Amino acid sequence: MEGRIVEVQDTWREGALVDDAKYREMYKASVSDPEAFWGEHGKRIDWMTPYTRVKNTSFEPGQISIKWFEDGKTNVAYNCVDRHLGTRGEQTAIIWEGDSPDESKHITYRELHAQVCRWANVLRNRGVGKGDRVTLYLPMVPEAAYAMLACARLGAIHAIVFGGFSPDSLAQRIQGCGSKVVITADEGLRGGRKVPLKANVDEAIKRLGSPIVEHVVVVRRTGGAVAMEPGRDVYYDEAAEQVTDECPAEPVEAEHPLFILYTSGSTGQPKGVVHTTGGYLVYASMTHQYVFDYREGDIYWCTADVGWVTGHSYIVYGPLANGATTLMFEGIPTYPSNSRFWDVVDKHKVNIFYTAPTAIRSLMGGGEGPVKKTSRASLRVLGSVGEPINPEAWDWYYKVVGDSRCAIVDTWWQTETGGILITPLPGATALKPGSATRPFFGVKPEMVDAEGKVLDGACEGNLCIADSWPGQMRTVYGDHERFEQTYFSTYPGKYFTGDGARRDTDGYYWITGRVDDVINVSGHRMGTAEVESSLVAHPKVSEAAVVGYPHNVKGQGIYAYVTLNEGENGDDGLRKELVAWVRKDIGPIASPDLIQFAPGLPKTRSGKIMRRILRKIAEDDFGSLGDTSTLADPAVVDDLIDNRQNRA
Ligand code: 6R9
Repeated sequence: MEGRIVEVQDTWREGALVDDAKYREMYKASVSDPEAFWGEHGKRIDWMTPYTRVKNTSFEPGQISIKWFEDGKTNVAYNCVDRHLGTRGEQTAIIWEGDSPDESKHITYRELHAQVCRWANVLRNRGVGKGDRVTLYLPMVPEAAYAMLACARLGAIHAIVFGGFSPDSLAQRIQGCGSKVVITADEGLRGGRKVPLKANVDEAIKRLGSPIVEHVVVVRRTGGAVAMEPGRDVYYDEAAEQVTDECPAEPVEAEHPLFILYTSGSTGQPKGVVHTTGGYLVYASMTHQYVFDYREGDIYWCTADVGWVTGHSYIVYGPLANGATTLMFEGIPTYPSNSRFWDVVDKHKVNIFYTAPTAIRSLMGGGEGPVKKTSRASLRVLGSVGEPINPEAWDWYYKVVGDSRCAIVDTWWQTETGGILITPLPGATALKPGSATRPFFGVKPEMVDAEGKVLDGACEGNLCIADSWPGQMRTVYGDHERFEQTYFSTYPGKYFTGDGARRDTDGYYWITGRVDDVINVSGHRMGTAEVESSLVAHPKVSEAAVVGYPHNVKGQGIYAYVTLNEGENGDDGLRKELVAWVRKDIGPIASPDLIQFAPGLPKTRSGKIMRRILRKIAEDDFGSLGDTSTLADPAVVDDLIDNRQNRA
């Protein structure tokens, strides 16, 4: 199955930006002379002060420093909005499709400009200026894009927190970056259900140790009644009446931070990933154009939430920088029916569609009927992101959704990388189902073994990137040391992705998944340490170890081994209680799927939990546990096997 090749169809190559020969030529140029390559492509955005220096980067231990176009000045909102007004002011910038199929609207670039300026003025009136952090906790409404671009316009730094995170997680992130202003909505609306966003913000603010938040700006989405604290909280529509719709875009240095986005790692609390202005926008817009073979007039739809990096780079910044029409969807794939995605494709004549394998797998469960009763004739390119796409899901996407007519781009990247790093290009790359295929321009993947030895040719190992690319994260907010430690210390001199991969004889990459203690649940990253620390905070729990296991729809599920305090009784009631506890503590995406009560965990004599063994048992693959001779008490393993929760 893995050797299968799906050749580039003539229709994909016709009118495409690059064919295979052009890809090879451009790739070679990009890695042999990055200065010249990016010096040229950096001009795809408008600069208020042109750069003269292109690349100034170091992956050397102790001197990690990443700067691109450093003496240039620009503004991201200017590039995503103002520069299009002369040529496409009346073109739709954003199509918004509401949770209910009866609700949608089109926002032109001219309207977007007015909205962004008004938002910027509302924020400026609340003391927001260059370098200030603003937390966004919003549903998928156009106001999310307006507020992001308004921050960028002022040189302020947005930090979006996904609306599914709990008040505690939100508080942690507000505190982490010291936001004086929080932007939220009265309530969100997903699949007909309301999400109490403003109430969560109130809870979060109560939990902050010191008074950090001075202003809360509230978008009216449902009109539901919410508590408003006088002097602190204001409805956006009321504040907007007080300001004009003109506001100049502040030119900022190329390396001025654009946003902070918290993401889970293998240890500790989530890290604030920092992306900056110039390199990020060049990279996001260039990948958006080439990877999706974006063409003038295309309707482009990425189904991600703006709370994740995919929403940042491929709903807002990349497409808008390219003057595209980007569709923003508030709802879910299964509401009001399993046909929703395809109904929306037909309603808005979508040409490029970008989603996650977990969505594809969940829709596969509903069979071909809900897909086949729609036309989908407008589709040309289908994208996948977030986790490895298994060949069965790939085939279904290709044959059932795309009628064997559309190119598939399986795009591998990370919050840290800012944009897509390994991917096919529709007109250029012969596809292999399950492989993210080849590196994008300027990206130098390197495979290393556990000792850090660089591997040649076809091989399996840990995926590193040997040199910087413009979209790379610059630091962990407030903790450059952690940046270096996390990404550059495992294999000195290289950026370590945390992913394992295989490279085949054609030089194609097959991402096999995380090699660290990060679980990928429905394309969302969860650190095992975060779930463990939540579980052990429960009064009945003495110890917990969390691992991932294969899950049919989610890709990976969360499997928790829990040791209870003396005298506590592990039953289904307590299981439910612990799931609810973690949901409330972190958010629904962290809910354990399976909980096994374990009288003891397998530990080495030095007290280290042997996760390898726990993973095997969770996978229901305990025939090959490997070396267990270093266990302090080998008997615990038998009990774990006897009481395993995931049985075939
Ligand atoms: C963009 C995004 C990053 C992790 C990454 C990897 C996994 C993403 C993938 C993929 C295989 C793909 N991942 N895309 N694995 N094939 N096409 O998802 O960012 O949330 O930071 O997750 O997701 O394991 O390391 P993020």
